[in-house]
Amino acid sequence: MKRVLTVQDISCVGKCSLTVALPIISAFSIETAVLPTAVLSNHTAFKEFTFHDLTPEIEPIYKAWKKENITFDCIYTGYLGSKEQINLVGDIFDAFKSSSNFTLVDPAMADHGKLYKGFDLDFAKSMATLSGKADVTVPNLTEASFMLGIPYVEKGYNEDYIKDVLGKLCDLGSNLAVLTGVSFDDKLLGVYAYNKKENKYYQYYREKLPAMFHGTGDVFASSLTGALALGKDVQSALEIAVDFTWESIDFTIKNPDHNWYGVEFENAFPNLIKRLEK
Ligand code: PXL
Repeated sequence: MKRVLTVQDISCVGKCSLTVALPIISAFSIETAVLPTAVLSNHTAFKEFTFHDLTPEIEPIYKAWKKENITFDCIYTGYLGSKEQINLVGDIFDAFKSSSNFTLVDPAMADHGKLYKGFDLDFAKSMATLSGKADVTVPNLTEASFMLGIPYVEKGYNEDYIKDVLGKLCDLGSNLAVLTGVSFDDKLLGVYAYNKKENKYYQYYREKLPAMFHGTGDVFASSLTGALALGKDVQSALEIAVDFTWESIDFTIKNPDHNWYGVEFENAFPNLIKRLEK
């Protein structure tokens, strides 16, 4: 069985970060090891939240794994709480990266043109360095703009613009850059990716749904991690992850009693598993 390590916070309520990554990657029949970087009562889009920093635990935990000769087929990082945590994750990459595994950074720090609460431009710069250290980077357009220090363009861009952004993301150091939330019209929304070594572009879109929810970036990054860790090719992995995310949002919209803080990815598991069995 493949083993993936995911490093991000645990927001006890809110359906993001670890409460999304753990069930989703497990659904791919992958052992999912976790390194919780902080415990929050709920994610930071709520008005109130508690935040217990676990930074002092990070080094002792990964050093214990090193002593036990534990290895990972993939290390996937999401929301990180501070520059210090970003640097520690860089140390984890150094300690566990090998020629037969891959690292994936979702620089979960911003959306809709704005950084999340508590982050500044300096943090975004550190995240750019971590992104460049990873084999795969998975920003949305806002995160890419902050990492590259370019203005955020909400809409009206063309393919040349997206290809330029992807090239710049790979110039930071990654081989595969995946931009999420890409849309050239008012009908379709999806992802555009670039594999630098192969000089190859990939795209995949689904129809736009009439609502936005928190945690969809984490659902996408987790399912992409699962698919890539199973050895799916880039195009298939993107399609699996976009379809799973799209269905999670669709199920949420169709449930009139849905909550505001996360998507119903749980209801999209049967289709995902059927698809993986084929
Ligand atoms: O989904 C990204 C995320 C993860 N973790 C925490 C967050 C957010 C987004 O707001 O607040 C704590």
